[in-house]
Amino acid sequence: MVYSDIETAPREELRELQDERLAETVEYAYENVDFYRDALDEAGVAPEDIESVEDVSKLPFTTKEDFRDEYPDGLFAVEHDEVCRIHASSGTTGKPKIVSYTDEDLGVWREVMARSLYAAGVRPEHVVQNAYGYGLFTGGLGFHDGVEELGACVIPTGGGNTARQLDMLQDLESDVLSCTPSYCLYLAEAAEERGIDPKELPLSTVVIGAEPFTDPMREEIEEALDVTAVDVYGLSEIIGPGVSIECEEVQNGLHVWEDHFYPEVVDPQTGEPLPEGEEGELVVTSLTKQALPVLRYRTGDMTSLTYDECDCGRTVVRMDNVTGRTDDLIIVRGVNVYPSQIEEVMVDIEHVAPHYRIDLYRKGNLDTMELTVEYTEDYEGTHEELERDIRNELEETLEVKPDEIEVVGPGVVDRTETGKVKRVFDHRDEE
Ligand code: DLL
Repeated sequence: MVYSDIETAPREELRELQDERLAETVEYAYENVDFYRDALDEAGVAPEDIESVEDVSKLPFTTKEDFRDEYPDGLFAVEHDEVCRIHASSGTTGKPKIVSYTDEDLGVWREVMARSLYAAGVRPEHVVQNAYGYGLFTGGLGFHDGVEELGACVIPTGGGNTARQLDMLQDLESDVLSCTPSYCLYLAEAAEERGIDPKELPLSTVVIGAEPFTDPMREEIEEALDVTAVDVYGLSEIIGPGVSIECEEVQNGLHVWEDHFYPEVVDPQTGEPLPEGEEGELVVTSLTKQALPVLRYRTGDMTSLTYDECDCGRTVVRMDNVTGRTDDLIIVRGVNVYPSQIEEVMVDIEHVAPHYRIDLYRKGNLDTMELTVEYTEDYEGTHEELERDIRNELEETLEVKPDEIEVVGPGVVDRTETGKVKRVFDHRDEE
């Protein structure tokens, strides 16, 4: 069962629609955004050269730096009076990326979010408690509009205020919770602290996204709350949440709403397109956006694509879960490490809670890595024993070992009640 027929359309039909929409988008961007006109002229590409998606790699990339350079509205393709919503996404440094929507763009967003929620198993009779932050962040309002479009009931709790969140979950019998995976775990923990068995909460599904998480982390969530945890992906520059989502029945890759977003995977170093199945950086081109058309946006997110039809019947391309970004690679003493590699090992160790932080320092000329890890409530052994277990497990999988491992009690590692969790703290450039 799908929300919209296009989700199961024959691939040739999808392809024809994409060819047409890509050509229109390129021409539209060229005509209406100086930045794109200059970039295409410089690359020696005319809009007429783009006749089908086969031609997409002729187009230059757009990067997050371009958004910063064009702050606030240099990438807008419409006059201000046609813009009816603004959101923004803040990075770790510099100006936020400002994104805009016309009335029709908001319609597309509602549609892709309604499709996404439907694929996650949400139905009009359900109550969805939306604990993504409301405001400039696209999570809150993106989910909110999608739930309404689908005809279900939304409770706009937003992020934080955990005690009220738990009351609402119980008293209003919410079926579905939408929030970041880190907040989801935090909530389960907070429930237990208040003497509520998280498994007894009325939830059947959580729709988690906005930050990477590993499979063991998902299992932890599913088990703690006795729910199905569905991964939803998106980014402000493209629209917000609702670019892709897993289906609850198969949960094997995220269905990309290809009639609106054209995905490619490229080698993060060379920018060369990679074949189906190979992991690289996700690049997305919008196919229907009016206020902010985006050509070949380098998302920085690592994934791979598969075009096989899913067992759920959807024919749209699937992307793998994003467990890392090209820029969260940590280089310690010259060795590449992704935080997700560390997380995957640790979460499988008994009595280790999925809360950790990595601190990087430079001592003399040498990089050092310190890992702080929490044990679970039921752990009765010593710190040393657990430290040794963690060290042994990490030694088997990682080329570079943490110089120090500190094991701490439950609740010691900082949690985030709103927004996205930060796990890596690089102090190497500090004096
Ligand atoms: O995080 C939109 C969103 C809201 C998605 C709610 C899902 C749920 P931004 O703040 O612009 O937008 O951040 C986008 O977050 O490039 C990824 O690095 C990361 N991200 C988003 N979803 C996932 C996910 C929203 N499911 C950036 N898995 C993206 C891993 C994700 N990373």
